[in-house]
Amino acid sequence: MASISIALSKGRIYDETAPLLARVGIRPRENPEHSRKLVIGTQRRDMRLIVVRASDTPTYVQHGGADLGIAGRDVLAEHGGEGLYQPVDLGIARCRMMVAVRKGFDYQGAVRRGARLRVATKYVNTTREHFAAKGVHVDLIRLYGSMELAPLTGLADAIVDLVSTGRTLRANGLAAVEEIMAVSARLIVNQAALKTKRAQLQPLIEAFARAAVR
Ligand code: PRT
Ligand code: MG
Repeated sequence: MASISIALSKGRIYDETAPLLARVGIRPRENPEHSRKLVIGTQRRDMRLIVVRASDTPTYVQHGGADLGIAGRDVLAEHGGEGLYQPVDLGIARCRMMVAVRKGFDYQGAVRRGARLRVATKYVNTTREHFAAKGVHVDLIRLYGSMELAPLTGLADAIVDLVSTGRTLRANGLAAVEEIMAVSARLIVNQAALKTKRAQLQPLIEAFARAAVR
């Protein structure tokens, strides 16, 4: 039997995927949160987990470094989805991708006046498309994290980041002003693997669909 690998990231994605793996009948031999191993076997001899950075998951699956993966819609939108099927919305790790500004900054007014906005984000592709579709001119500033700092230090007028409870924005004197998309994690599949390993992958995809959170 061919070997099957599933790429996923530690933290939020693994935390919320663990119960799904249990429902699908996959038992990892070690907890990736506590292990330093990046390849983790399961009780199924033909199946292993590959532990990657969240934003690298689509890249691993696209190029066949893993057959399956679990990635947020935010990460998939930014990657572009080339070479991937996205057959199942798992309904986990939910949040919203939002535009946020300093409290008191007149975002709607700036947009109406046709002002050029400086927007800091790690989601540069998604952000560029969002503002292009609205016809708003933006200068993009690419950051790798702690986007909340950008408006506070004068680096940017606005940020595009994920919001779940809203506590991080509030703690930093920011407010969400526009939703870009609702986010949840998806099961992704390498398109070539689905053809060559269909007998193994199809039942697994169906099991994940049954295990998904509604
Ligand atoms: O750390 P690394 O650079 O490897 O990757 P990462 O930070 O993107 O990974 P991780 O594990 O933090 O997030 C993985 C995925 O979880 C994301 O790609 C999303 O699909 C999903 N997810 C769901 C979230 C959130 N909710 C979320 N709230 N990812 C991040 N956040 C952050 C957000 O960026 C902000 O800093 O939480 C903060 C806001 O939370 P609230 O509750 O204060 O609003
Ligand atoms: Mg993180």
